[in-house]
Amino acid sequence: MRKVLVANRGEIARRVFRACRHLGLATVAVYSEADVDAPHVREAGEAIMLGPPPPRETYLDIERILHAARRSGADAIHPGYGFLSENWRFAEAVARAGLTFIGPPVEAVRAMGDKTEARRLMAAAGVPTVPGTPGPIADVAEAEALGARAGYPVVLKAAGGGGGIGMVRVDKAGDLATAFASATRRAQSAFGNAAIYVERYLERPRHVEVQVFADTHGTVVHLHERECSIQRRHQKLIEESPAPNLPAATKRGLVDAAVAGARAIGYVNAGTMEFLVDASGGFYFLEMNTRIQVEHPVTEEVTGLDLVVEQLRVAAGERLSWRQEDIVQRGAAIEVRVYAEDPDKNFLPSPGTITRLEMPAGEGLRVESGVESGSVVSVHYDPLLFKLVARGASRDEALGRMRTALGATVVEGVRTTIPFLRKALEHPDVRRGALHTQMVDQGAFR
Ligand code: MV4
Repeated sequence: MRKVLVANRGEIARRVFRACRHLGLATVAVYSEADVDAPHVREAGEAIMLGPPPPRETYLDIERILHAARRSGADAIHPGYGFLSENWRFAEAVARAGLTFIGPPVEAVRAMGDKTEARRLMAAAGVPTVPGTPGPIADVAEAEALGARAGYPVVLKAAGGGGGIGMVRVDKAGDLATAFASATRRAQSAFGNAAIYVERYLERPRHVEVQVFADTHGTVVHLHERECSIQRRHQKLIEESPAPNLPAATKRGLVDAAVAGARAIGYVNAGTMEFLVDASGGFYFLEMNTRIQVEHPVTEEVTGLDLVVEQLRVAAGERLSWRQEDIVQRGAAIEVRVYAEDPDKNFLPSPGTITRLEMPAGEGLRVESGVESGSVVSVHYDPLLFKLVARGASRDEALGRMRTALGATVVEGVRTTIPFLRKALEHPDVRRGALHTQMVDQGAFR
């Protein structure tokens, strides 16, 4: 592996380029007409324009990306997150073109993309799953049978979906018929696949995920957990590691289940097993993300390891450079995502030109940014501007450093989520680490 094309933009493209430079690998950026002046384009050894701004014609266009790889002589492609990162057809097309896909095997991407298949495979591996239907349901009667067996509320989910899109909660049997029709319709329109399945609905769970890593030589390890409960409409806003107040038995169960699950599907490279954790410490597998995630830096900060460098090494066929016993959580780290969205207008995207940008700096603080002063925030892409990651010997120290960092950050020209994040970090339940997934939508931080 000598030259890596990054099929992405923004902060994650820059992050991957940094890891490539660390290993002496040449780099290729791809970009759209909207990203001509983007930092990720300047930082790559070479850059290839794909087309007009819409993602369909650029960062989501498999043929154009493969063409750019051939033209530049890249021998590997890193997909970043979002865009084509979990598209098994892309992973397959990359392999067919004789290139290395810096990610898991095609079959793992495909299997985990089918949410009922993922549930089935994980349950077979002994990983606890939420009580639910074994596969997609054919009719309302199957949903009624599950409701009678598991109890209400239940939730209808799209088999081809994920990330919570198109979920429908149902509180009583009488509401199932209408819900079934609407969930089926939404699944079809959002994912082109009408199949839905049913689970018992857990009230106010925590979202805790486990970072796993595997090589092509059969070694599978975990890098502990991340707490990601502070979300809005299934978009994470704050993540941290370790998960505060997680019972020791739950922690052990989670990481053991994550490693067993990854091993059972022959997983390779970086992956994340997502779980819901209930108030009594019970945990249930939700989904597996077969990509590097936005929040990977909190894991890097507490373990001192470089996950993206390791992705490149593993993709090149090397053995994992860590042993499980060497992977320890030291101190605590927290990440906030700063989006160009207006928290006073229901998080309405706020595109425009960043006229002034002052980033914080300091002990234990890390900045991962996709923008600079003068950057234009386009309506075409995810409005994530940058991430701030604060580390400390304790959670309180990390939180204190993050408060200071947010107070020192200046963004002018677009609205951002910074005022919301500052309020969230002051909230007594956040301060004491009593978190759950409904906090934002219930208005705890208004
Ligand atoms: C659930 C749930 C409660 N019960 N499934 C949303 C994201 C997707 N990965 C699954 N999600 C949920 N699935 C059952 N059976 C509640 C959620 C959920 C959620 C999960 C993780 C983080 C934030 C969330 C916010 C609302 C709902």
